[in-house]
Amino acid sequence: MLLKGTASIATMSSINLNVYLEKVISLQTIEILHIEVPQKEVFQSAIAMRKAREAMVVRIMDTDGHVGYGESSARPDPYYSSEFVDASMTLIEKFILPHLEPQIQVGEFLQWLKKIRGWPFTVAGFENAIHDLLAKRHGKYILDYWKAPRLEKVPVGISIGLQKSPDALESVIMQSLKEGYRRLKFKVFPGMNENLLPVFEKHKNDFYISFDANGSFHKEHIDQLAFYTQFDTAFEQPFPADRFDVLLEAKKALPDLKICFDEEVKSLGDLIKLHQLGVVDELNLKPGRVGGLLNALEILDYCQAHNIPCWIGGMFETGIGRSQNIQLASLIPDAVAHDLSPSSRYFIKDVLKNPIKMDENGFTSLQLAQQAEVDKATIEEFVRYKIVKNIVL
Ligand code: OSB
Ligand code: MG
Repeated sequence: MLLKGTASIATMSSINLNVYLEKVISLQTIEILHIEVPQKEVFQSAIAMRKAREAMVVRIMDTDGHVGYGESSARPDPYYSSEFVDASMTLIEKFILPHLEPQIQVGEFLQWLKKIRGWPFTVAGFENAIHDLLAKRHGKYILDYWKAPRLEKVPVGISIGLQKSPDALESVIMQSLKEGYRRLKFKVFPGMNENLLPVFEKHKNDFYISFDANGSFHKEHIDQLAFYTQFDTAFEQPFPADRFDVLLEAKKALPDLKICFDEEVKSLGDLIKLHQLGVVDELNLKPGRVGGLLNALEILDYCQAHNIPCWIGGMFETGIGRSQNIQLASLIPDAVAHDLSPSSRYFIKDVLKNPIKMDENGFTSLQLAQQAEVDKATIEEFVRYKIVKNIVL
């Protein structure tokens, strides 16, 4: 079935989804869960402080009892993007649930979802549940249609929050190296404790080091970015996502500054524009940020065709989102690492029966991610409220 308006999906060179999109699902029950998963410790970035992971989880059951889960990685507040968990719940309740028929044709339904303007994390959460349900029913996940060979072990990097002192920074570095992470990405912002910078410098050649400012640098901070060019790795999202002028000014002042995009790329069109303007050094691809897995596949296809280094980012997902992101990361043969640290890093307890682990060399197993199974009792413990819709024939 050719998706109108998204013909590129049907013509992607690396995957053929024609058979997949023809499938039909007989819906029984849809549940939208607002969960809150307690964290081991607080995480501080330029965005906000986080003590627990709140998330929306979509659970879809078909008439044969197969269950699919999808997680939306929107935050509980509108500080990363305009979406937030309670609003995601409302969007689904008001605009997706009423549209559901007892039988949905996958391609048609996913095409219809694209009618919704914005709300990429919310829509992605719903889309993920559909893909998961189809995987449970047919034993074949959407990504299993990928034509090229896939990685069996996916390299993992850690995203490290702002540290209060050089000692605290040293100790988190030592701990992360001991655990085997293949990349250490540090959250930074302009004017942060200057005593931390020599610590980064000291470890310059010890491991793959990168930085993420979540858009906190502005015009007046460009000179502070000079420090980071010595590391020779791409700097993630230095400037507010829409300040292309500041980006160009910085590129001119600091020709060695390499940029990894995060929030600047919300769609394939955003990426093509930046690529054609010649400013893309690397892409952090978060399927939720670009509105779901199908869009993420299109973007990955484009990156691979144009030799744009790309890796999979995270939003501190629980095991549900993480296992799906690991599977996506397995399609990328040459990334140094992905932001897919195991949930044991953040959470006291995860929602999976077999929480995903990382080995001592910093790899996580595709097979374990493919076998991920949600522990129903555990997820129930974390539910704050839910919206349930039974589809009656
Ligand atoms: O900028 O990549 C980011 C988490 C929430 C919002 C934005 C970002 C992040 C991360 C988390 O860096 C990485 C992870 O999930 O391990
Ligand atoms: Mg980022």
